[in-house]
Formats: sequence, C-alpha cells, structure tokens
Amino acid sequence: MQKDVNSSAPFHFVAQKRAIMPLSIPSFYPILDTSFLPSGNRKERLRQLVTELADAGVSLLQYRNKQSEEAEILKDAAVMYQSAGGRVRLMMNDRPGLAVRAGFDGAHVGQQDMNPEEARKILGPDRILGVSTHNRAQIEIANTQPVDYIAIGPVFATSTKSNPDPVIGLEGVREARKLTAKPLVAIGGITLENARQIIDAGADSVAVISALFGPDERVGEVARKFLSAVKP
Ligand code: 3NM
Repeated sequence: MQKDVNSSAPFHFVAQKRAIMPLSIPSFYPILDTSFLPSGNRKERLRQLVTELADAGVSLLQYRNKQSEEAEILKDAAVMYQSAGGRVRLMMNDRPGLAVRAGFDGAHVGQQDMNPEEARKILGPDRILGVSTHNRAQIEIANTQPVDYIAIGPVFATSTKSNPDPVIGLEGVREARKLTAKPLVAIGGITLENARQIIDAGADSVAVISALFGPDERVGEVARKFLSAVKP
C-alpha cells in the first residue's frame, strides 16, 4: 500500500485509503429521487440528468427510489452507471446489495434501513457507506459504526421525505459538527439561498433533492449555481 496519499487524488483513490485517511466528500451532493422523474421516456431523462450533472462538475450522486421493485431499480442503475462514465461516484439509497450488483460506489442507509455493520459486510471495505442521523444519540452511535460519512437532518422543513424527523436548524448543524469528526452531510430543505449558511455552520456537504430536481430550469444550470454557492 502506498503511504504518500496525494490530496488531489481522485475520489475513489481516497476512498480506498479510508483506513488511514477520511473520505474527502464533495461539498455538493445531489440526490436523484425518482419521484421527481417525469413519467415516460425514463431512460432518456435519467441519461440526460446524469450527463448534465457530470458536465456541471458533480462528483457524487445518490439514487433514491422508494417505490420500485428490484428489477426496475437495476435498470435505472445501469443507465446511470453508463451515463456517469466513471466521472461521478454513484450511491444507492437503502439497498447495499443492489449497490454492489449495479457496480455503484457505495450505499446510504437510514435509521429504518439495514444497520451499517450489516451494510458494510455487503459493500466490502472499499465502497462508500453513509448513514442518516437525526439527533445527538444517533450521531454518537454513528461515530462508532463503519460509515464514511454521517448525514444529519432535516435542517429545514422538507416535503420530499415522508414522516420527517423534527427540524434541527442551523444550530443543529453546529451541534452535530461538534459531535463528530466524520464528514458531515446536511440534508432537508436546502436551497440555493441557504446552502452557504449550512456549510458555514460546519457541514462538509449539502445534500439536495427538490431545490435541484424541482425547478423547470435545466438541472445542470442549477447544479452549477449550487457548486458555486458552496465552494470551499
Ligand atoms: N432525508 P429536499 S430529509 C431524503 O432528515 C431526506 O434525513 C432527510 O429533500 C433526513 O432536499 C430528506 O427536497 C429529504 O428537502 C430532502
């Protein structure tokens, strides 16, 4: 194993060195929730979204599908994998087994999903694993788990998630920052207007669904605005 890890090394290279160096997470982390995909021509729309995001400079993207069966998810994942062309790390929400089968770079699990120890066994040591947390106790547990980053939320009110936990606000992000040395991803109600404040409150990254995939504007243009708003 090489010891001199270059800080500008590609993301996957850094991830493989997790044992000696924490994951370097990009400050903008889009989540493509399939409920935002228009019906019809799904394949083409997915291809277009992933290509536009990659062209804009997005380097980490999560696929979130709370409705479909395995076969449908794997079909979507294949389109995303091909469109990403190695330019974007792909994360699968909730289903580590499908992440492996789809050739994705990692998985993200929630408090109601598979526990991180189990997920890590399925993913192996080199894939990325993230976990959602919503309060101090969950962050403290996540600190001891084999996860590469901790997500905290909802920061602000969101209508994308069903039964969201209580809003934590910017103060909650500041508190979370004090509680963990792991990369911290903030999520929930994040917009172009509030993204910078969330980074300034201590988050390493903002995860965004509706403010990116909701507007009529081209997703690549909105992604560029987010990337510029949260630039380190
Ligand atoms: N997880 P939007 S909030 C998927 O609190 C998800 O863990 C949350 O969507 C959490 O950017 C959320 O549209 C929804 O608010 C985020």
